[in-house]
Amino acid sequence: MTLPIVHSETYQRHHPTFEIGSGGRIMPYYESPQRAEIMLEALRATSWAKIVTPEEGRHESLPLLVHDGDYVWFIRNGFKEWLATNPLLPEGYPPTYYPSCFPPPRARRRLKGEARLNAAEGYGYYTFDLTAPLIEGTYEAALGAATCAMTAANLVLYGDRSAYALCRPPGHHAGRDFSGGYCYFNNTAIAAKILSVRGRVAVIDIDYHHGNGTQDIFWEDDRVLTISIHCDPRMDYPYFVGFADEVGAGAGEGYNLNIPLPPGATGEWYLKTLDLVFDRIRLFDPWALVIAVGFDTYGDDPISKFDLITSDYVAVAQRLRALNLPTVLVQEGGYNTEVLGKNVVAFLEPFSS
Ligand code: SP5
Ligand code: ZN
Repeated sequence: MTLPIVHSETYQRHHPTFEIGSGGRIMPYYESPQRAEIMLEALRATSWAKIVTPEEGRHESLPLLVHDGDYVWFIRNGFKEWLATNPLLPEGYPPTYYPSCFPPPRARRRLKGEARLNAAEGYGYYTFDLTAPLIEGTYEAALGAATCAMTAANLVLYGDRSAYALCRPPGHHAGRDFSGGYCYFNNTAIAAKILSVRGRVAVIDIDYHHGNGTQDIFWEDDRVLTISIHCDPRMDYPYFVGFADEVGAGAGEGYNLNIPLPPGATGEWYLKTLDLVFDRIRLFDPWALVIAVGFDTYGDDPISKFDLITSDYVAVAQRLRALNLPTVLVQEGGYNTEVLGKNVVAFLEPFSS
């Protein structure tokens, strides 16, 4: 009756002070270090959580499993290069690299490899919104999160039934060569890629937001089936991607499944939706499962519009567990710090047996 919980303290190195909210308001950064602290504390208090440190070493080639080299270079070095250009820094908060110029549509394809030459503005090439700034510790934290996902995947490859990676920063909005939505390296995709050495792998993304980065990474892949249940992009972030007609391309055509739900979706809706998902998964017949877990589907989440309650997470987890597949669980979003503790415990307990 245990579940390995992989966790690295490097997450504390990443702590942007603000984000730019709708209407230009300066808001506290929702994706805060407290999120991970609170979840860890709640898990420590259970009898079944076995806290595990990630595998030792600096696994600097790990992000290259799913990201382009020039992108990883930028996340690793972009902040330092930008700082060396002596940008005008406002008083009162640590240096924070926000992009201020983005390639216009259709310009991007010509610029591959050149973006990194322009450290002062290059980040606009590699990010699709303003919520993934680079600060001094971002790379270390993102690499630490990726290492947690790798460790959880390795545990399952070597025989554990399930393992959970308490990743922070999250990853599912990060694509092959872009960051966004609080995400830098795609931890979920890294876990899936590692598991795919043994055979077909299914990813189920139950974060409130579309897993657009994971979709991007496996778009032409028929070995990793990507499924995302999320708020209809016409109604919420990431707005321009996550529609049901996005099914993959080339060999991957038919291996991406998007299920948008309307704002206000309840646990009952959610469970019905899961039945659909299970039909697709059984047909695919994977050897392992990766679950991208978000608690921003909770009714009282500050940035979301679904209506799940804590007991719904138990029911969702029980059904996922009943698929009876080796499973890696990877933490994504969830921003109501009052309830993150009880929700993560409720969701993970079914995987502890
Ligand atoms: C991993 C993850 O869950 N990323 C989510 C990124 C969402 N970013 C957009 C946030 C928009 C916040 N809007 C605030 C509305 C407050 N009523
Ligand atoms: Zn989310």
